[in-house]
Amino acid sequence: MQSKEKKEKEAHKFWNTQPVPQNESDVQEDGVIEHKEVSDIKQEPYKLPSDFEWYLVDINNEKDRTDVYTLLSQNYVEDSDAVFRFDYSPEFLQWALQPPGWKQDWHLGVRVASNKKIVAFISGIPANLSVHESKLHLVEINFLCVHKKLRSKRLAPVLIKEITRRVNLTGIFQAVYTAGVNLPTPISICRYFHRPLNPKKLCEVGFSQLPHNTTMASHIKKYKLDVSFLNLQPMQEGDVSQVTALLNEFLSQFEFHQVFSEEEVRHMMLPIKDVVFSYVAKDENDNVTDFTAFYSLPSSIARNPKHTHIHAAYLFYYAPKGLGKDQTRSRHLMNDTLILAKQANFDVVNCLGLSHNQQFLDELKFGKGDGYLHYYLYNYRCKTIQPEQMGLVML
Ligand code: MYA
Repeated sequence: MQSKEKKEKEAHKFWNTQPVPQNESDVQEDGVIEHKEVSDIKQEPYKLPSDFEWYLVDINNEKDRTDVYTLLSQNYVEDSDAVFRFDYSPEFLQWALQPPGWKQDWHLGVRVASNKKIVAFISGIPANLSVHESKLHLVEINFLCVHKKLRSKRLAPVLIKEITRRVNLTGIFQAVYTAGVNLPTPISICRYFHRPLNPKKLCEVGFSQLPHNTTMASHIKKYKLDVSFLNLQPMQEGDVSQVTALLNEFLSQFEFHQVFSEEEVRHMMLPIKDVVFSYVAKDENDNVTDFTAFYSLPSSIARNPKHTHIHAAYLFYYAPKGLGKDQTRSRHLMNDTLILAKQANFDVVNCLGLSHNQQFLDELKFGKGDGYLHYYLYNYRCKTIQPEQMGLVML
């Protein structure tokens, strides 16, 4: 074995043991890695270190919701300087964790046995994906978090094994997940892009920098949005069926995409105050022609005298009239999405460089971010997906 490969193998003591491709050359064609039956799966939970216990979070219970919120708001994903940290709201978590088919068994916490404090969490929700030509019913894993004081004690592998066991017991053997970190082995790597709406504040908090030889006044002017093109209106219950059809048709152009039922669109796309924002354009016959949505994901800011949060809107799903073949229409839809996000008081719109997003990123003045999001599948080999073929957006 090459010494670099050997080092990498040793470097992933846990991921080495899991049904994931260990490197890109491991993926010649798509398919299941390990075939298992429910009867192969052990009935007893994995053991936690003594002093800790498993706890199924009741996300509809206010105390549990606040406890998970507190864990994540203090310990979840941060930038490398530990200045900005994701601050998903309690209402967001309640929405995100309960799409059709959700299970409390997959809202898995770890508590300190003595004082019942939640110190770690991982979650799964069901989803349907289309991957190249195959359909996969799987879980999306998200919100893995271990309290800062318990890091590097190999608790994360126990959480991952236990959620895997619980999911496997329901007959599901694949999962999709995303992470900032590079693990064995990404199926796709997508860059983050940021579109300032409140450029002055973004400079004040150190999220962006005023370019050399530029005044703040001209910087602000650069990002002004004035003309809107489509008469976008908040999506309503009566739009669910048409949005489902339009969105699924748009997504079916990509090699890797989520497939939505009407119930899922109803849950995931209808507006919820301060959580998810979605809009439709309609023609003269009241038919939906375009759809766009973003969700609210603020980041807290450490040590800033003036601001506590960046209010970020994350571009979620959209589907333009003409399914993106008319690039001008896509740009108009996204221009209007930016205007709506600005009206809703967001400081920035973030998105990934996936699906058709390249059609509007430059023209609408999105800047390249430093971060990349890695997409992974568990127990399924999948040939590399180029970002412009990626049609899955996670929360
Ligand atoms: S991504 C968001 C992850 N959360 C954060 O980044 C929040 C801040 N960080 C933390 O809370 C901790 O640092 C975490 C690790 C919890 C991330 N995904 O316990 P350890 C591996 C997968 O000593 P800690 C999201 O939520 C690492 O390579 N593995 O480490 C999706 C090492 O393994 P190996 C990760 O720092 C999650 C091992 O953990 C990640 O105390 C998808 C070290 O463990 C990561 N983001 O805790 C999970 N980070 O030695 C997989 C580190 O082999 C789901 N590690 O390199 C798989 C599918 C399961 C279901 C299957 C059903 C069929």
